[in-house]
Amino acid sequence: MIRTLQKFEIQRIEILNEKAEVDTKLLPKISEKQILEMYRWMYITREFDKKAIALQRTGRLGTYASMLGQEATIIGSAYALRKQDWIFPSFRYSGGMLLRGILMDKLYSYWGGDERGAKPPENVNVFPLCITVGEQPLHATGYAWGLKLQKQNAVVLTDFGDGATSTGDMNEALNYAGVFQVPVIFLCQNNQFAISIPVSKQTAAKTLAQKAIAAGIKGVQVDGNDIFAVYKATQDAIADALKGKPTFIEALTYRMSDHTTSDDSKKYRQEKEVKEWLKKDPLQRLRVYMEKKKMWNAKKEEELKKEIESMIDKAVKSYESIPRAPREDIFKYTLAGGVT
Ligand SMILES: Cc1ncc(C[n+]2csc(CCOP(=O)(O)OP(=O)(O)O)c2C)c(N)n1
Repeated sequence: MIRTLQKFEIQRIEILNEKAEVDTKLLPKISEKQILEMYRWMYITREFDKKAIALQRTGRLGTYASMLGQEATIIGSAYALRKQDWIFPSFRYSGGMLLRGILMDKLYSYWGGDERGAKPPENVNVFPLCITVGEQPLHATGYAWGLKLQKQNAVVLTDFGDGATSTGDMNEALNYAGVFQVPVIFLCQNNQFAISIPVSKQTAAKTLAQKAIAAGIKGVQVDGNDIFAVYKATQDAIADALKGKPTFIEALTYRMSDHTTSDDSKKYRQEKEVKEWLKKDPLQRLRVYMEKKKMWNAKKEEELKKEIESMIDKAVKSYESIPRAPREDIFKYTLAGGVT
């Protein structure tokens, strides 16, 4: 006798499509003010990014990982969190860190090679970003377990890339979260590449969301260039996490830039593919939606541009005025042996 013991399915959420049309049945309750804030934060993320690359190219910043094209995934998820919630970010989540209260000059300072830039201000629930691929989901899960034991009304969100889903650490975190039912949200930013390795070489599975199934937790895929879908999935995941049910969200997006400033993506992917994804741009999509709703126009866009440019200029000035950490710190604090 053969019996089916279990069947599973993975759902995909899409709310705001490429033509800026909305599925009103799925649209969560979001006020006009919130939509404008979401757009503003996506804009800040994009401009922060642009400046970081310009600084790196002129020798004023270290190696930097761009978020271009992934702003809806980053901001949609960070925006959904409540003040008491926590983030354990990857190296491709700078925009979410800023939204949650990390200071821009400090973040540039971190990317400029100064570890002190990773220290969050008081009462900002953001851990330092993790360069080690797939490691932060373990930290996040452990921390979430602690929150559960302390009966705190808070959840933890951790993001990571598609490549990280192949690591043991990430799978151990998923497994642990399932067994101990901890309030954690796994946000996989599936930007379709781990440096030059495409997802097709990472897994034979049709989705990454289904990685959740073996851990006994919910997995869902969302259009990662659709801020409303990411926001909704994160909100749903928060509600579930508070009941002790973790979620794995796969936000399917595309890395429009190189892996980092030390990569050249032209060597391993086609210009045609990049152009196709340009049509799915997350900022453009929300902007057209806001224009259709008469919430936005060219004048407001110009005002925002000026405001953010000035915000970034100030942050860069401040970053460059922070005295650099002494070089010996690398030997004092980074290598085995620790503080002398
Ligand atoms: C444990 C570990 N191995 C290798 C690296 C080098 N490395 C940095 S980013 C990266 C690829 C990560 O791909 P993915 O998880 O898809 O995230 P993405 O960079 O696309 O956001 C690798 C292999 C690292 N930082 N940590």
